[in-house]
Amino acid sequence: MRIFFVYPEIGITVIGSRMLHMGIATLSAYVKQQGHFTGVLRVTTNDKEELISRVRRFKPDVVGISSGTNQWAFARQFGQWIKEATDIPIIYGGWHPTLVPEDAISLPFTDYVCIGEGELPLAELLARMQKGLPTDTVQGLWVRHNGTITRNPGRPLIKDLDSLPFMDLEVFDFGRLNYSLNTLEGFNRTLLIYAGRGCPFSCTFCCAKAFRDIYKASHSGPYLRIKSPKRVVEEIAHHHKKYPFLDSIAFSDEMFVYSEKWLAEFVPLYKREVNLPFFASARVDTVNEEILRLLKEAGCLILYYGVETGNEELRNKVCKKGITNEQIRWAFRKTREHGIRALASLIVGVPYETEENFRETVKLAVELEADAYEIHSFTPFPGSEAMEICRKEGWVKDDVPLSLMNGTGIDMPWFSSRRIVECTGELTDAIVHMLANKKQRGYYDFAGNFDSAQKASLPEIPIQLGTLIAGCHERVWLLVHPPSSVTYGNVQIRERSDLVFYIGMSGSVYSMPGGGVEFIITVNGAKVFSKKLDPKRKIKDRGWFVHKASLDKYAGQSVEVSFVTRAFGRGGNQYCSAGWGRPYLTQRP
Ligand code: B12
Ligand code: SF4
Repeated sequence: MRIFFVYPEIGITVIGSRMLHMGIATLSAYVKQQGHFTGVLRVTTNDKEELISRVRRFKPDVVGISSGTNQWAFARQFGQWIKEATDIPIIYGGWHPTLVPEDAISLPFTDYVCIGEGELPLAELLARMQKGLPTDTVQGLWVRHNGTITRNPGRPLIKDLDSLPFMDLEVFDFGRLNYSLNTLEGFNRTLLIYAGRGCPFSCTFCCAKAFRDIYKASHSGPYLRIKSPKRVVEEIAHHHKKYPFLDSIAFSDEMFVYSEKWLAEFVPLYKREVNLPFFASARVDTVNEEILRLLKEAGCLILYYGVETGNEELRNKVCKKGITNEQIRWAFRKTREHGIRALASLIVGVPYETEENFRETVKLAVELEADAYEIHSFTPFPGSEAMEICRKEGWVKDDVPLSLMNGTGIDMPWFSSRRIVECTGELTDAIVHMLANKKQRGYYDFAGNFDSAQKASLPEIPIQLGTLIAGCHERVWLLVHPPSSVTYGNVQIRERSDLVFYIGMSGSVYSMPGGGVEFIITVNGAKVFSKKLDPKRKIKDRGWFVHKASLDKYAGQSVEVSFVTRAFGRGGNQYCSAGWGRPYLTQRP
């Protein structure tokens, strides 16, 4: 049988752009092992004709559409277009159909909805289709057949994840594409991978508990399952051998840093067989000195911690995160002492939060001086306990599932949706200013004076100043849409000075029309640096690149430094996001 996987990634600019879809990579490997054929289409524009022609070209027996809540409006539309044009059976799966299967099965063109892990139900469905057997009894699927809906019972979770085949990267044409995780600047070819599935905690803003509850009736045993260290290393080594250009790994599990025993076994194997720098997320209460030592030894560059909010009571009573401010401070201090960068993920506007509470988040965020930040306006996800609270309190706006990428979905009487979004901006500003003013390792930094920088750009596409979720030096960035320029005045240049900065373009431009971007730096109007990036056509131009420009000529002077971007090539490139990662001055000994 031939299955064509389709997944929307529309309007996602930073997080999630150009990433491997691990769910589909796993499903594809599994059903291929059973003798089926697979194809995949990552849809980045809402283009009906293109979608239908790509589906037709593959000649599938089934189309499998995967979607989270934020992309559900597109996923729904795709199903309708495909069914109207081709009448091919459609199966929905993934995060949103799992959490709210009614949304998918109620669509008249839906044939199947997969609830939860898809390997076993999908393989059984394809086998039954192939043999011409009835398909309405497959465990783990809801089925619409001749106008009747059958809601089959759930299927137990896969207990032994080692039994799964390695992810299928070929189906994504992984060799041609190239994935870059913004958190790992300087590393442009990152492999997204997971060592385990599930999380034993029950934070109310997260869907982990809802996923766990789905399996209550069908599954005995833990929801968190981790592959053996040997198996994880074998899989990465396998992909690395096939794609030697890989330069980093992103462990994308909910709970990668969980067991010290597991890590102690994993680290030597990983170092011996893979030895690539990596990124992982952790909880501040699942790390200890030994775990941090092991992670550093293995090559961990950055740990991503959920700090969520500055008020302890909200964090623990409402969000049920179960961590204190003291634990957070300890983990951030220790992580950095061990030479690993610490990222703080923050949320503005959690249920019952007041603006006074929000000030505590700003205070804690600034105090932590994290190496990077991720800042979210609170959005309740279907299935999460926070959604129940918000619904009960009458705070949910009707269009939540469709508006997830456009800010918050709730209005609290004392903290409106608009204010939450504004405060999210304020938090970003506070962090940007804190970081910009921070002097590190003897570097001196002219970007501290952002407020007085003269900004000039196309009036309708303003320059944005923000935090880049990236490593140590370039945490403040200027996001510009070419053509544009930003000028800093009164920059004091010492002797033996270099200007160090990053340049790069958002992954979302790779598939957009237009040419490349030229990055230029002038000092008092004279060019000291220029570089053209054309990531759409040149794979080597994808990613973030560090550069240095000597300013010896200007030693002892107070100068004007301008960062300029210009589009070049066919069609220009007005739509891309071109970024200057935090420019700073260094002094040679
Ligand atoms: C890794 C991860 C990411 C990664 C990569 C995801 C990827 N494309 O592979 C990154 C960092 C990019 C990411 C981004 C985001 N994420 Co995320 N992420 C996760 C995480 C931790 C693990 C997902 C994963 O890969 N699991 C392993 C794979 C093998 O499992 P899977 O994807 O679920 O696929 C299985 C089944 O779902 C099913 N299946 C999937 N598709 C299909 C299709 C068919 C046809 C069938 C039959 C079955 C099927 O079978 C698969 C194999 O068993 C989950 C937590 C979780 N519990 O799922 C959050 C999670 C999925 N993310 C979440 C969110 C909110 C986001 C963002 C919106 C965050 C943001 N604000 O930007 C973005 C959206 C990105 C997008 N593409 O739309 C939410 C989703 C909630 C929801 N209702 O949609 C989750 C659940 C976390 C949470 N807060 O609760 N995420
Ligand atoms: S936020 Fe993290 S720790 Fe909390 S339930 Fe979700 S995945 Fe688990």
